[in-house]
Amino acid sequence: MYNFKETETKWQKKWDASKAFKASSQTQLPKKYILSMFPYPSALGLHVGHCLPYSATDVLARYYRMKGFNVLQPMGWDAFGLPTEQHAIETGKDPAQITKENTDNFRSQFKSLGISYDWDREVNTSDPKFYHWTQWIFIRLYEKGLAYQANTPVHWCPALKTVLANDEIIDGKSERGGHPVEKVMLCQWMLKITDYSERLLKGLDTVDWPESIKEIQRNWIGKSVGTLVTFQSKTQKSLEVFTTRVDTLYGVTFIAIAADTALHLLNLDPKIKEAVQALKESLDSVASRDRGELTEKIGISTGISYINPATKQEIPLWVVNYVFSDYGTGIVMGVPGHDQRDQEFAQKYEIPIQIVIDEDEKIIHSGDLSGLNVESAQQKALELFPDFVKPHTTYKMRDWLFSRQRFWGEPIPLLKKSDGSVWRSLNPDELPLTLPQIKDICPQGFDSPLKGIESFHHWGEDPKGHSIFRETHTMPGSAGSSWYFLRYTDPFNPSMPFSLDKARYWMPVDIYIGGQEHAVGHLLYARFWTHFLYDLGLSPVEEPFKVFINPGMVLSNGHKMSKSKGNGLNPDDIIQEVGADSLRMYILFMGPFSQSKEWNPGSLMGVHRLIQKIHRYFISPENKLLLSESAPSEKCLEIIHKNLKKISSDIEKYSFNTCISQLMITFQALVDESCQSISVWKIFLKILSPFAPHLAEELWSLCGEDSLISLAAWPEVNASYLKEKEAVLGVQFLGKFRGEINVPWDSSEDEVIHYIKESGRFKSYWNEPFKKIIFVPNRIINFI
Ligand code: ANZ
Repeated sequence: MYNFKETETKWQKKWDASKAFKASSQTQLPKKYILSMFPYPSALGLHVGHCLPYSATDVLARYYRMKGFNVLQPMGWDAFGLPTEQHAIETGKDPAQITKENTDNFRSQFKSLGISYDWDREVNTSDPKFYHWTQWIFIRLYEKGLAYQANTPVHWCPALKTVLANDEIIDGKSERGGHPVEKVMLCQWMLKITDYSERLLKGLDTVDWPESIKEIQRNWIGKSVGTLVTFQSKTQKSLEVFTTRVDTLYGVTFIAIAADTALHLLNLDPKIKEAVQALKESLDSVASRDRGELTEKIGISTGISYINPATKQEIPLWVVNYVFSDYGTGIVMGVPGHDQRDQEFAQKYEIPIQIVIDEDEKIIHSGDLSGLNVESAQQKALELFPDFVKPHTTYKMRDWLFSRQRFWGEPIPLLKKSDGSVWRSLNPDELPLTLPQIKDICPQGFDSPLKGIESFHHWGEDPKGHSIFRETHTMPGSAGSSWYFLRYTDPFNPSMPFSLDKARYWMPVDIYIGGQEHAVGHLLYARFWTHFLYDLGLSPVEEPFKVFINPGMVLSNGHKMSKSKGNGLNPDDIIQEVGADSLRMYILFMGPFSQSKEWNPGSLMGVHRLIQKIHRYFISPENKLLLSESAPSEKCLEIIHKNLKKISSDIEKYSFNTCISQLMITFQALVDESCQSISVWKIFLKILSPFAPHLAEELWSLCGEDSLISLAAWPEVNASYLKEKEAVLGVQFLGKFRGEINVPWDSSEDEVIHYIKESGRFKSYWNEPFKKIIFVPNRIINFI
């Protein structure tokens, strides 16, 4: 029996002791930077679903290492965040201590999976040596005007006495306890990601990511190319609207303005102002940008009129609930003839509806625009009304709300006056600004508990004797994860976030693996910070992740596996039972990498039996090697080289499940040939090693090798064994032999039919559709 437990631990220790997977500092070697998103080190530890992406990056790392690349595969911890903070509050423990216990557990879980990380580069976002540089980058953002303060609403739960993050609110109630949540305005830090909208959009064309993820980002950025149209009034300031349909200008019969925008821009009659104020307050509780589609249209007539620059007619201005103050200009030209929302509104309030496009999509009733199609009418409007119409582009993306009223995050490194304005940012020698050691880290009202710590909050006095305070808000969880991949290239640099030289060698990340739920969070923020660091001359690349692939979900009885749902399996238990190699191979074998797949204990055992069988084929129960130096047969060489080629190419295509089925086929084919030749089996072990590295090391050493197979060279395909053989196939119609055809060996039924049709022979017998086709590969095809 193969003692996988002892063997796996033995090889893990050897890898560790010899630092086998340390990335080399030799920068003349070709490199591969292969990365999994770093985990949040929760108290629950890894669950089986996590093992999928980590096993996949490890196969890639091990493969490319054997192919001669200098591979960087690091691991670290995304360690700031709510669960640890809550755990600390509940248990009275120090969150740093909790983090240490959890990361120790994660590290040992990764080691027992046999993942080939370079542990000398481990980073931890909650370590002052790391967040020193997160704070340093924040100060650079602040200096460039990309971090600013604004009054923004926060979700405040009076019952829990705390500010809640979006994901802590479900259907307007707190996730914990189901208490009502209110909106409260708070002065907070924002990052101006909107300055990068266009570049973040363009950059997507340069990376090799799943189209679906790119599309999610494109929609999130939401570029809209249109025009600004000016409407004048006899009594009020003129207004600008944003439209993508200036071709419908002759159909504009009213102007619609958001309540916020109206209060801001217009001089309203007191009674109307009161009604508008009430409308605004009723809308504050509805957050979604799409609410216009959902709610009943409501309007307040202002009594103010504007002039349609095309028709010169006077049209009314309405304050409405379906225009958003934070998109375009917050004002819309109402075209009830051609816009659904405007139409509903006009019908309700009896506003005239004017049709300006006919059924053939041609403009009508529109002066000089008449007769044109939509696109040319948009061009023509620019020429006809140069004083009123000008091109304009807008984006849906909003700036990034960057402050949290929490303890367990990076302190924002700024000093403020008593009025809340910034006095100065911290000097380099004042960094890192570390979190104080405190007992009570409970959130305090609208503010982080840091505000209650006098020694932290009160910094000192300015030269005139005015009190100066530290900012007490902290950064969000996504701060550290926005640049950690750069720190891995130079993880202990004491004087910079990372050196340009090292980053120039390693960046971009060649293959990044992680969940698609990060499409508009982490993946967008990380791109933003990398673009910014590029502009500062610090990052050598604008786009951090060249290839991105995401694992499908691992399901248990049709549901996503997760420990919090109680249906997660603990990898430690599985490793105890069948070993890490079986777990790694099975999890990759379950199905195509990016698709959801169901956990099946029976198939896990199937993979485990294969591992046992391979071991038995090499080694007798008396521990004797069963292979010999005998010369391999042509057939065995053909089997191993064909499969070497196929599996290499499947790894490069991230098709891990087919690699494993091919490994199974290869093993069986060699066994069927009674292959005893050690040279052939050594090739087999090398192909096996990225998937089942412990077994491969063990058998490799039993074959007499002193060095690690993990560091051996990937075998070269010998093309002379790949020559396609031909089969001479008998062709029958209705059971009668009608001739023969030469086709490539192992052609499928469809391929054979294709060759027969292509050859133009057997035409006189051809009588589709056939009732039945009997096909014996390489032998015969019979059409009935
Ligand atoms: C007149 C018109 C006629 C429009 C028509 C559409 C169809 P996207 O593509 O999403 O950018 N709009 C502009 N600002 C708005 C705001 N703050 N709140 C709600 N709606 C707003 O959509 C642009 C269109 O959305 C604009 O073009 C405007 O309505 C509306 F047959 O103008 B349109």
